Amino acid sequence: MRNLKKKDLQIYNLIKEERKRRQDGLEMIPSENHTFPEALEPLSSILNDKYAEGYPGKRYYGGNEIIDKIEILCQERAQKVFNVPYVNVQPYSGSPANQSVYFALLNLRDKVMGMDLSAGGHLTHGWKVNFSGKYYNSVSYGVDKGSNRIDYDQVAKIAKKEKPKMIWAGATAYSRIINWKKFKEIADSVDAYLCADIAHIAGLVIAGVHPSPVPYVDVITTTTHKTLRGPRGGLVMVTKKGIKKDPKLPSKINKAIIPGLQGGPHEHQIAGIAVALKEAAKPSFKIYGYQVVKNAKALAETLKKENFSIVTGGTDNHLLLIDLRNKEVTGQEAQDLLDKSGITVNKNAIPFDPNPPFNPSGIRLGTPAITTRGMKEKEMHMIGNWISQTIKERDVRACNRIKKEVKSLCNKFLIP
Ligand code: DSN
Repeated sequence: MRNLKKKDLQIYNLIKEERKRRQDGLEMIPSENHTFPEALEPLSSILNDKYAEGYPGKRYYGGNEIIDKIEILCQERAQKVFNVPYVNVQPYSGSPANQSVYFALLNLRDKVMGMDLSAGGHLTHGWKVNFSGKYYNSVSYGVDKGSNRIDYDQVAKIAKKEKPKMIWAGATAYSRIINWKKFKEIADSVDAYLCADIAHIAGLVIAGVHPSPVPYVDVITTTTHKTLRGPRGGLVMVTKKGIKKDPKLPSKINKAIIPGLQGGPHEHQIAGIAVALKEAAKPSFKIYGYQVVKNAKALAETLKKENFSIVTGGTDNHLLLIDLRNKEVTGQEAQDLLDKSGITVNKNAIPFDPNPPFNPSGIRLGTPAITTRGMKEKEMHMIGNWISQTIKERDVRACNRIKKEVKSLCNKFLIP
């Protein structure tokens, strides 16, 4: 960043400060990661400067012969790692990717069904103040009150009653395997499109530690910067099953993205995603995905020993949702305390939360970023104990002491 340092010292210094914050602390928000450094480099390249509305071979602007090669490479790599026949790599991020699916598959006010935000779903799966709940007729399913797991019988019942045209499977705060097959049976029973939003688990799907939705769903969306470790971005994929159901689905998605929703694709971002997909195809990425899950399970075990209540009793993936009510601390208070100890988490609603979303009863923890740094079960045990001590002692002196210990661990595990 030589030029930046010379021309804008303020921004340069703030980036340096943020880098130091990330190096000295533990990033445990499950949707965050440390991106492959080689995948960040195209973001600051001249690819940023090019307009390329359209698709490879059919652009509205000249000078795109090299850009076409980059976008095709990204498409091919995504098709290969996810094993799908069609992918659109242009969505700016996850929400536009999901929005394009609504534009492609539904008419305004059509009925869509998704997991309730308060049960762990995403805003774009039909939440009332989001476009998906405002302009579409949305109905939701939740989790079972006893187990806090998706109740597939309840999903089937709601689908039968409501007859949605499209169903979302996928979540942002759900720590268990999603049963794609059951969702397929439900969608088939009401002749609905089935869409999987795998933003959180894309890297785990590639690594083979979460079952792939490919054989069961019509459309798949994902972000590229969570467990996948790429730059920010989004992908929309159509499966063989989806093409069989509606051969026009790929062209409907293409049209929904441009001219429907977006303008010029961010080709510097697409190049970075291509680099990340190349990394994700390597055997080392499988080892990474496997360790992410092993670490989440190890962290859950340590926290359980410290009498933390883990929603669903544990985890099958990269995240844990903790119900803090027995600790007599709110999600906001826990997040603030842990910030002081150098451990970054996010406050999160728990299923059937009696408290409001801005001051919920839980926190969400994830292992993707700390696993990228090379941490393993031994470190998870240390981190679990620091989380416990922070919440138990809840004073500035304890947080300062823990922050020093966190920093000393972090010094041994450099961020990329
Ligand atoms: N913001 C993401 C998350 O934290 O899960 C979802 O889009």
